[in-house]
Amino acid sequence: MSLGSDSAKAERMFRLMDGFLKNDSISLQQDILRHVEYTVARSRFNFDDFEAYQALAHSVRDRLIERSHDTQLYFKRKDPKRVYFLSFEYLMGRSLSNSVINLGIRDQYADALSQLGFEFEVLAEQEGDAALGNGGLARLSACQMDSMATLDYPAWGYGLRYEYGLFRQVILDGFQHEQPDFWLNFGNPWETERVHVTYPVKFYGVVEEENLNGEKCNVWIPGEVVEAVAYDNPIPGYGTRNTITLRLWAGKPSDQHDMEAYNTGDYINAVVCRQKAENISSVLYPDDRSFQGKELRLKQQYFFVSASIQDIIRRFKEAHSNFDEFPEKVALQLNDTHPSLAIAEVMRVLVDKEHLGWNKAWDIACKIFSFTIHAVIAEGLEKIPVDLLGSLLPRHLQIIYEINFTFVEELKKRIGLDYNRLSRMSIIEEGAVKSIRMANLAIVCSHTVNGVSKVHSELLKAKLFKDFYELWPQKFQCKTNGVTQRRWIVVSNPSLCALISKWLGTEAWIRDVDLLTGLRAYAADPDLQQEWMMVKKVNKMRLAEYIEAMSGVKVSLDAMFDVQTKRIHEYKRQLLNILGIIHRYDCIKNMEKSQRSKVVPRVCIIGGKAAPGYEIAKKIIKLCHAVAEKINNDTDVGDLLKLVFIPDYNVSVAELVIPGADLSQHISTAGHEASGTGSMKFLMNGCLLLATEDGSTVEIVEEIGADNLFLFGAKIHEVPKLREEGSPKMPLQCARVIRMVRDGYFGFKDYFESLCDTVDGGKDFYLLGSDFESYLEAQAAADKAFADPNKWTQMSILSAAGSGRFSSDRTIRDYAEKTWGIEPCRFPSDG
Ligand code: B1N
Repeated sequence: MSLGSDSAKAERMFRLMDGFLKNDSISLQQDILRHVEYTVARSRFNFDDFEAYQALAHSVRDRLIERSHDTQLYFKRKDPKRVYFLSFEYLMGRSLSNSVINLGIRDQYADALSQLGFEFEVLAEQEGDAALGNGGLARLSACQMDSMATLDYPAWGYGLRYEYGLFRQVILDGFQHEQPDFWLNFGNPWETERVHVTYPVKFYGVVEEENLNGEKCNVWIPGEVVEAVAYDNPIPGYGTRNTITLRLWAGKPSDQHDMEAYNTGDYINAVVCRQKAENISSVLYPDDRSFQGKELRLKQQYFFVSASIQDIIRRFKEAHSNFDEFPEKVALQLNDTHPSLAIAEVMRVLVDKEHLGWNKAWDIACKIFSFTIHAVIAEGLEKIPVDLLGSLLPRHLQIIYEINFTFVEELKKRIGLDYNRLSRMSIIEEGAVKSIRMANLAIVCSHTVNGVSKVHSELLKAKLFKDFYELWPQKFQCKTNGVTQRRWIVVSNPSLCALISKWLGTEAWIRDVDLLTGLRAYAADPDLQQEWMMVKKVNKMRLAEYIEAMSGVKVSLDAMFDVQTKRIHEYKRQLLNILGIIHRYDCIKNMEKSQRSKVVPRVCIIGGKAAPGYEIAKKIIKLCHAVAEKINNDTDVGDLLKLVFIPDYNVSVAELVIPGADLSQHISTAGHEASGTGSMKFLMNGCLLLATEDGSTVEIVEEIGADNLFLFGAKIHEVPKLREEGSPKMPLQCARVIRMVRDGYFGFKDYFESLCDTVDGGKDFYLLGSDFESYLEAQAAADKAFADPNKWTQMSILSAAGSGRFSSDRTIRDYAEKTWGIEPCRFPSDG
């Protein structure tokens, strides 16, 4: 059915559709039972918690689908400019609690379930995580989707539907092992497979020149065709009926290709080929930094890009016949370089299929793309070997060469024959392996390029992309990352949420997070402080129970919970943390017994995954376990110090850990963390930060003041000089703890040797030695502050009160206004 132009009829339809499904307790119970009986196919008299969760999820999904239909129809009718967010990774985590909270029916569901004899919280625990991403970048995409929906922007997310998400981390004897995350095993109630939304995606083959009405034109004859099928995931906004879509593509065999194989009589091979098609989207690469120029990764990138572009152009053509209007209706956001083949693909479609002519096509492309960079150092930038691209996507290689040719010719006119600079800026890197610099391609075509924090954006202009900045200063912007307070306070810390709303006298901060600054006025109020401490205590209790269940270690709630949870990387310096813990242990051991009562007890919590091929990171995990084994079994030290490693850190574990943390560490070597978003989640939950002046921390300091966190370490501009100086900077205390590891105090002497070498082997690239003393001072300051609960609580309240700037709502509004040029398009209803 189409809406046609009869707007009265359309209005009436919108009204009729409003509230198809009722949200009173009885209706919800009926819906859940109906799904038990007909969707899960269990008897409504006999079903377990998991089946109850499935039925519950399906009933929520029905409500999401209703809203998503309304939203899409409304967008179609209004035809606003839309943004398409292209990201290779999304860390959505669980969806149940988030959905019912955003739909505003959490309490109704809790009531309905209790009438049926179930507890909402217990069923919510049945859900597994959707972990289609590695770390910060992927969780950022998820937070931004929540904000785009909540702020009513006409937005779509596009990505890949990996069958295996990020590996599960299993720790055996202190070593990390990777296990596949076959997350779709029990079905995924949130997604809808769109069997009719499929597109062919071509690979390999040759390009031939053909004559079309007297004009030369390029025709790509592929060697392989795979079909992309859409899976839609609804993303509900909070306090609005708007529900947008995250469309993920999966590979399926193309009939076109099969026919050829069947015709040659090779039936068995044809069937095996069908399986091969599904492989494209089967597994997420578990590495968030190094790129290896692997063919499958490139195939995944193109597959995702090609399907998305076909879908976007189809939607545009439904309402428009003239591509001149394309930039008025479409904005494409490249989340890092991973989707940047989209540029060549848009050019291919506009030139080869729509026959617009090169110049016109290029003009359009340059108006629609914008590009976010998440990398900090040149080694982090993707380069694709020319040979690989040429064999997989022969036409795209031609197009990229042509883009580069035109760009370099223009550049020569602007800067003359400065060959060094020309070769630095070229999209093609000449060298042992000739390759395509994907970031250069993205910068050349995008109208806007942004970093993800102030310092990162400045670094891009001053270092990594200096040449481009000098050429096009107006392209460069800063969009400091943010996280969604819906997920990171409302869903994960309900007691804090209630407390904040009570003291602010409103829930409006959930949509307008700047209101949190209102808490500043009460930061010294003993009543608020008392209640604030109680909330923290309850969250620490939850976390302590989890720790005991995971590791068998009993921890004291009076201790300071000191957390560092994030991907394991040398630059993030989990090793500095562990060396600091060894130092603390050593101090306690060597202390007079009478002095020990002055020690502030600590529970040190570390968690995170190492990329499977990252040896040093894996050794850091093992060292953490070896040190924990020693400390936790030392009855002499008892509750004064504990160390626990939380295995398989993911979004749902983070939801438990973050609210229970007193202190959290963000201690990357200055200049290495583009932004960091974990710190923002801890901040919102009233956790104090111990941090270096890197990435977003610099802006956090601006917001909450240097008095309310513990800063230490070299500053960005000092790093190069310190690196030159090398080991002479190694303080005695640091040398001593390294010696303990080297001497086998924690066992595995030989195994830890290469890890110790990274610090005292003469290079100390990440400056653990030179930052060590200042790190210990910051830790001592944290101890001192913790010993004064009122002071600590005041700092904690001020941290949360100053976290508003780090909401993804602010980030997204900024993108919408300054980069995408889009406006809210809100479905007319009360939410
Ligand atoms: O992106 C986050 C930042 O907060 C972090 O500082 C930054 O390290 C992170 C290749 C990446 N940069 N690059 C990646 C992820 C996956 C992959 O395959 C690179 N992730 C970041 C959000 O801006």
